[in-house]
This record gives sequence, C-alpha cells and structure tokens, in this order.
Amino acid sequence: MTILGNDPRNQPPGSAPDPDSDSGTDAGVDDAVDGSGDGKREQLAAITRRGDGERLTTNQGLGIVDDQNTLKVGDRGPALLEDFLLREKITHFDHERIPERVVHARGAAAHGYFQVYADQSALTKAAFLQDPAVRTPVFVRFSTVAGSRGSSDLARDVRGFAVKFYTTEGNYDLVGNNMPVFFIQDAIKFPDLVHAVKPEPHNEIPQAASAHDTFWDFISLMPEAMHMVLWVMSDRGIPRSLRMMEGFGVHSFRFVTADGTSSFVKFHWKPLLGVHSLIWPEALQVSGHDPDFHRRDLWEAIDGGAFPEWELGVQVVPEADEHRFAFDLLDATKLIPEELVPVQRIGKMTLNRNVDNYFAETEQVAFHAGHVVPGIDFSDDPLLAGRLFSYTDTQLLRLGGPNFHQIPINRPLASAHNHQRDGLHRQTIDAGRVAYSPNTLGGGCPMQVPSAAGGFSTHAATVTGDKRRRRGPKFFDHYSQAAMFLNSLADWEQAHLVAALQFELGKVVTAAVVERMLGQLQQVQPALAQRVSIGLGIPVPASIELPLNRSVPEDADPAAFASVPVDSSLLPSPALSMARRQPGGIATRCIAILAANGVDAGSVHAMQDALLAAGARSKIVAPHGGALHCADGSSMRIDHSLLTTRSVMFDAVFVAGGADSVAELARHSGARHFVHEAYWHFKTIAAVAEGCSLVDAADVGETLPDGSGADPGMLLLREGAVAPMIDGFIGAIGRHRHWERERAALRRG
Ligand code: HDD
Repeated sequence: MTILGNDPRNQPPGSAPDPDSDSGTDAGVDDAVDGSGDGKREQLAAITRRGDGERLTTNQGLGIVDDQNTLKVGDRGPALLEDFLLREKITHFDHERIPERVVHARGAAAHGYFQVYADQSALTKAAFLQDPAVRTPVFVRFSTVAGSRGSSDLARDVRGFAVKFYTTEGNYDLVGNNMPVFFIQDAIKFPDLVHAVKPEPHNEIPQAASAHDTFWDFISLMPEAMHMVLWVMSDRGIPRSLRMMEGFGVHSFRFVTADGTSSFVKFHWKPLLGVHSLIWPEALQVSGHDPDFHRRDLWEAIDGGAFPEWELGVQVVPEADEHRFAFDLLDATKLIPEELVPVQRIGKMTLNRNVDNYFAETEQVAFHAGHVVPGIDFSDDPLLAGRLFSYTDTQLLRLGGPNFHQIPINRPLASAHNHQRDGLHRQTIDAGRVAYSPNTLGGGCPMQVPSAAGGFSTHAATVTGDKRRRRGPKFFDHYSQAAMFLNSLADWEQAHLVAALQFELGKVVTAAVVERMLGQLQQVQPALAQRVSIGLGIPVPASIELPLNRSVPEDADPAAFASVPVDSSLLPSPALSMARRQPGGIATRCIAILAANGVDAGSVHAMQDALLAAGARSKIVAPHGGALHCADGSSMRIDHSLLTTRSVMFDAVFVAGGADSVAELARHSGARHFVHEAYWHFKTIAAVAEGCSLVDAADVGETLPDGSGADPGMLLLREGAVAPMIDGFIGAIGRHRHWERERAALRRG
C-alpha cells in the first residue's frame, strides 16, 4: 500500500519516477484498485477501530482505571479541575456535532459496486464504463431534502440519490434526485427556493413539510417550478422504499469519447424492484409509527442479503441534435421523454454492505456534482454551473476545512498527488521541500498527465455571445411538460396528485397565495385547477395576474416575452407513470400474518414457506408478545404484538385459521382495525378457514366497495387448506396495490 511517495502512474510515459522526489501525496491506496469492487472496503477496513477485547484508554493511549467517578476531594466532592480524564471526555463530547447539510440533511447510505454490461467506448472513454469484468466500488446516500437530520423519512419531498463511484481515474459523483427535473432553471434562485421550503424563519415551523405559506408563495410566483411541483405532489414524493425509487442525474451532461466526440447524456437509475410508493394517509401514519421507516427498510434488506439493485440508464443525444427538441436540453425543468430518446441500460449497481459508522460514513461523505472523470463533462446548464461552486463551499463549512477529501469515506482509491498543503485536519505527512510547480528540485513531480495517459481535459466546446443575464427562449415554456407529466399518469395517480395539492394548499393561510396557485394550475390544465379547487372550497379565479416569469430581463423587449411558448407536439409519456413501472414480483415485501393462541400452525408454516420461496418476508403479529400456543400443541415465536406495530408497516395481510385464534382476534379492536386499515390502503388481504371471520368482523368485503365486481385483492378461502390460495396471494401482492378498490370507492362516493 502506498501512503507516501510518488505514484508512477502519474508520470508521463517514459519518465522514470524519482524515489527521492520531494512531492507530497494524498493518501493514495494503489493496490486497492483491483477491479474486485472490494477496494474501498479494504481501504476503510485498514483504519476501522473496534473496541472488542481492547482496554479503555484516553485519546493519548493512557489506560484508564476508573471511568465511573470524577476526581473529588473526599467522597462527596467538590470535584477537581485537575481531572484531565473528565475534561478530555466532556470536551470531546461537547464537540461531537458538525453542522447538518443545509439541504438533504437526513440520509441513509450503503456501500456496493457498479458493473458495466458491455464496453461503452463508442459513447465515452470513462474507464469505469469499459470493462464488464471490473466492479467499481460505490457509496450511495439517499436523503430527503427539506427536513433536519432528526426529521421523518416519510415527508412528502424529493429524495436525493447521490452515488460516489471510486473509479481508477478518481472519484466520480453522480449527485441526482428521484425526480428527473428540478424546481428552478438557474442556480441563483436556489437559496430562495430553499429558504421558502425550509421551516419559516420566525418560528421554525413546520419541520420537513412543504405545506406552508412561504413555499407556496414562492412557487406560485415561479412558473418554471410547475413541472417539478407536480412530480413532488405525485406519489413519487412518498416512496414505498428507497430501494424502489428511480434516480436521475437531472442535468444534461456530456459523454466524450477517446477521439473527442461529445454527446449530451441524461443519467437514469432504474430499480429492479420496480417503482412503488405509499399513499398519503399511510405515509402520515408510518411517520408517527416509525419515522426511520426508509432507513430501516434499506438497512434490513442489505443486512438480510436482499441487496437492492439499479440499472444505470443513459439517454444520449448527439451534439448535432442539440436544438432538435421543442425544449432546451440545458433547461433542468425539462426531461427528455423516453419515447423520444430511449433509455439504454448500460450497467448495474448493487448495494451489498451497510455502513459501520453512520457519522464517519453517511454524515461525513461529501458529494460534488463537479467530481467527474475523463469521458464525462458538463453542459452549459445554468443550474449546473451554480452547483459546481456550491458543493465544495458547503463542505468547507460542514466538514471544517479544505481537507475533507482526506476523510476516509471521501478518499479516492486512485492515488492523489499535488502541491496542496496544510490546513485544518490534514491527514497526510507531505514530505519534502517541494510544494510548487514547475520545479526541478522534485524532478518536476508530480507531473501533469496528458489526456492520452488518462488526464482530464475539458471538452473544447465553442461558445459565442454577449455577456448578459438571460435565459434561452425555450426556457419560457413552463407548462407544456407539466401537462405532459399529468396526462401521462394513471387515473389513480392523478387522483393522488390532486389530493396532495388539496392537502398542501389547504394548509396555506394566505388566500391570495392559494388563488395564485390555482391560477398557475389553470395554466397547466384547467381541469386540474378545477379539481383542486373543489377540495379547497375556493373557486378558480376568473382572471388572475400571473407573473409569466420573474426572470424576464429588464433590458429585454417586452413583446418577446408577451406570450408563453407551448410545445404542442408533446404526447403523454407512459414511461413517466409508476403504474407502468411495476415488475410484479414480491421480493423483499413484508407480509403480516395475524394469529393468536390456538392458531392453525400448518396454515402459517405453509404460507411462510411459500412467501420465503418467493423472496418475501413474513412476520407473526399477535395480540401480545412472546410466543403462541398453537392448536396442535406446538409453539410459535411472535414477531410483533398489535401494540407495537400497525398494518402500515406491511405490504399485505394473511389471517391464519384456528377457531380459538380467530375468536380472540375478532374480539380485539386492534386486530379488526389492522385488517380494515390495510383494506383502505388498497393492500392484498387473504384469509383461510376461520380466519375469514376476522375479515368479516373488520367490515370489509370480497366485492369492490361499489359492488361492481370481485375485489382482486381480497382472497378468502372459507374451507380447506391454504395451499390452493398461495399462488393467487403472491400474484395479488405483486400488483402492489389494488387501485380498482380506490376507484370503486370514489365512484360510490
Ligand atoms: Fe444539491 C446537496 C441533488 C441542485 C447545493 N444536492 C445535495 C444532495 C443531493 C443533491 C442528492 C445530497 C448529497 C448528499 O447525500 O450528501 N442538488 C441536487 C440536484 C440538483 C441540485 C439533483 C438539481 C438538479 N444543489 C443544487 C443547486 C445548488 C445545490 C442548484 C446550489 C446552487 N446541494 C447543494 C449543497 C448541498 C447539496 C448546498 C447540501 C449539502 C451538500 O451539498 O453537501 O451544496
């Protein structure tokens, strides 16, 4: 392992490294880059401390005899200032916290690896996208945006999806979200957006929620935000699991090949478990019951060996086609419909290891949209430009100085050598007297790397124009893609979006803000504004003065901005609907098995085995904790009592047979409520033999709420053994939810 010294790979071809060179290096770990995907694990393992079997010491290694009592005069004090053990311990404790991220403060992360399916040299020279045999280590952090570190996972919000690839050419960070567009077009508006959505500054209310006046005041004045707002109000804002979210790089980036050919690229992550969400009433309850729901779900899945996987997708647009679309590729509030430019799936990411220490890894990881590798470059997206400044700046504050790249989780696997020196918390001993370039005393090292030898050189794009504060003309079409998104959703998805807007705007106190928002929604689609207004009890205003866009420059010809451009060529894009992104399996789903003393153990075991074989998990939920006495005299361990869990923690419910068991459950209001609630969250419910009477007692039925037909999510086998219903149960869970039940309930009114 090389910690200090020159790395020959940084020398131009033919130049011999000088072993006595004075140049410093930055914690490079050469032999960790071995393509097995384990390099980062080994690098971190080398500095991981475990207390097992160790003696207790001070930070200086001094053995501590008594860690229970402060040094005092006599038995009752006073305590002595001389007590350096007390002082060291308390001082360290007092300094344990660092500033939380200004956005994306709450997160969960895991390690894994990425493997490309086939050589992508026709698209990019990026080394990690060439060899299918190579596993590139990754560290992925998911996050909510608005809430503080201690807030709930279940907030309606965008989710961050940030991936750090530890490539042989240095770290590459793909810092994206679970939505393909953004609220604003220009980074200069980012502080305003964040100030508007964060808790209001005078009273710091509300936490992790956009349902308040300042957010909607801002949004109602920002027509460019309409597309993204609809994404956040859709069920994408409340994922079922971090493992079941798509990810998007949002901006157009560039791919660059070895011969210098550049194309525009949009990045996608496609989860192999499909894209699934909660519904809002459920999210509210989960939030109270287990605010760590998403973190726990990710942790337990990885811990249990059900490693989440995503395919990396790319939409590639040749440079010659840059202006082919009605929207501008540089506008981060627009997506490229997959029907126009298909997503090519080029590789797969697997997360297979939880962190050892939340603070050291998840909290201290520093992502940066500007960490690229040769073969990946930036477009002129004005939102991206601001990001490129912001990320280093924020880490300087958050991680306490310019050496945050030397924090273990941030260290590249590729060796790093340069003339940067000193600063707070420097971790390397940069030996020698040469810390400048050019030099002869250090043999000229470290030397610049020609692009042919793997160095990064910016793609030579031609730019012309006047210097001014403007946006491209296509940026002003704010509503076409918002309408396209809405029209692409299934009816139940649209209904949820309408309800979300009703909830959020229903929390807004200032009437003028609500009216202005209705005016904005009217621009997207009059029917949308109408539907939202019904729930609010506020009519859509006949006319309302809408700011077309505050960004119209003062020196512009007003006539040029008088009308809003509209893209009438856009058709609904089925790829945008979650309804079409559901593969149907039940892998990693969690099913509650309701049981009490006297349960028919046979039906429970048969169901448990079948669910396990299909990759799902099941938990026994009973009126009390401990163990159950089964009808056949055996006993069964209980996973949760009805006191400690709710139906919202599960994807489906099975009620086992056994006369005594079901009689006890039917008397238990918690058990009846469990089934009732699962039904109204449109989940699959199955019961066998006597178990069916609990479903009857829960006041839910086998026909759809309006009587229009059989409910495909209700499987009641009133007689016989459980075996014949198992396939049907698994198939029904694979549909995630039974939206026809919701539709029928809406029809019934
Ligand atoms: Fe950002 C964090 C994603 C625009 C400034 N951003 C942050 C994280 C994600 C994103 C996932 C959390 C990373 C982590 O887990 O540590 N940000 C995005 C996306 C954007 C975007 C997808 C638009 C396409 N961001 C954006 C702009 C700015 C920032 C326009 C500023 C001009 N973002 C930051 C930041 C953060 C951050 C303040 C907070 C903590 C951090 O960087 O490390 O610098």
